[in-house]
Amino acid sequence: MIILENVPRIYSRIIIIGIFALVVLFNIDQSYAEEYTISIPYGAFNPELNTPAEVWYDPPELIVQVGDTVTWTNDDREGHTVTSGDGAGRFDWMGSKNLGESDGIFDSKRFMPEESWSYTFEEAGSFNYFCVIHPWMEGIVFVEPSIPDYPHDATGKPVEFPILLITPDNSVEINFSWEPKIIKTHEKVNFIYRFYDATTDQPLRKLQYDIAIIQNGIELYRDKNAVSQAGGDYRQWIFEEPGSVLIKFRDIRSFGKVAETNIDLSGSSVARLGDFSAVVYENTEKIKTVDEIVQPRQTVQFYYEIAVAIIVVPAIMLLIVVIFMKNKGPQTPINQGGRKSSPI
Ligand SMILES: [Cu+2]
Repeated sequence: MIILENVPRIYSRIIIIGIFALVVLFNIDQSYAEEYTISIPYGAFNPELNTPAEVWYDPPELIVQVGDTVTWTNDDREGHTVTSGDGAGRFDWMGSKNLGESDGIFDSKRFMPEESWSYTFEEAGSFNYFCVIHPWMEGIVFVEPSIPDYPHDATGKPVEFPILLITPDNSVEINFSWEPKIIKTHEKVNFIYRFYDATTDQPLRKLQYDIAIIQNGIELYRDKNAVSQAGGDYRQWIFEEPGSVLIKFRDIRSFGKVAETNIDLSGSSVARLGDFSAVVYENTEKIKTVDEIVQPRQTVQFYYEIAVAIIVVPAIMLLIVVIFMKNKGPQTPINQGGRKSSPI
């Protein structure tokens, strides 16, 4: 009985330790740069675009974070390049002399079948690339700024919620936080704040103040003469663009006649202010590709199927009919021999 009782306990301990190890590993893994592979599939070389390759670079569009490394493997039968810049496009290279234009950010030079080439993206942005040998081959890598998993201000410095700030005149303490902790575009964020007496730490029940939300130098929102209830308030906002955000409090002043506090808020409110900063990140799930990369196979297969339907199938049928007629044609009268004309 003791053994039977002990066995599950040991197992449960192992499971708990295992889960703990997995959680730790997973968290460590998240903070490290990731590696991605893009294949140059067999058929990418074919200038007729009549190819078994579904795309020239597979996948043709990839989202990574700053610091991630992408490796291109040449699974084709000819040499290729991975060269940053704009390719000639699906059809532009035919007829015209447009062979694409390199922008000099990265260039693999030619690498042969079974070889590969890697590049680490150190800056955020979208990077078009193409093959200088086969300029119809195009791909794009979207590089996002790496997103910390802790709340931080616009300089990237970690912050602890609530962020405490005392106004320059040492009268009011503002406690500030936001939810969710990482702000992303197209996602609602709550900016939550409370006001305290900086000397006694007592909540200031009712205050009047101005609040503004500024992003990338543009004022998105302003509420003049806002009034806090029960010591605090909140503002909800959905950002459309990524970038640094500044939340400004100005002219914090007493509201009404009754002051429920020891501090004197009747004087000039110019120095009763506070600024908080945060960062809005691009929402990966909402990224839409503006330039859809043309995928060869759909187009090629479309024409191929039409060709099969219109030309090949009737041609084969005609051939069968001709052969059948040639073989059967002369024998028919002999075989029938007039016998079939009279019913039994
Ligand atoms: Cu190529």
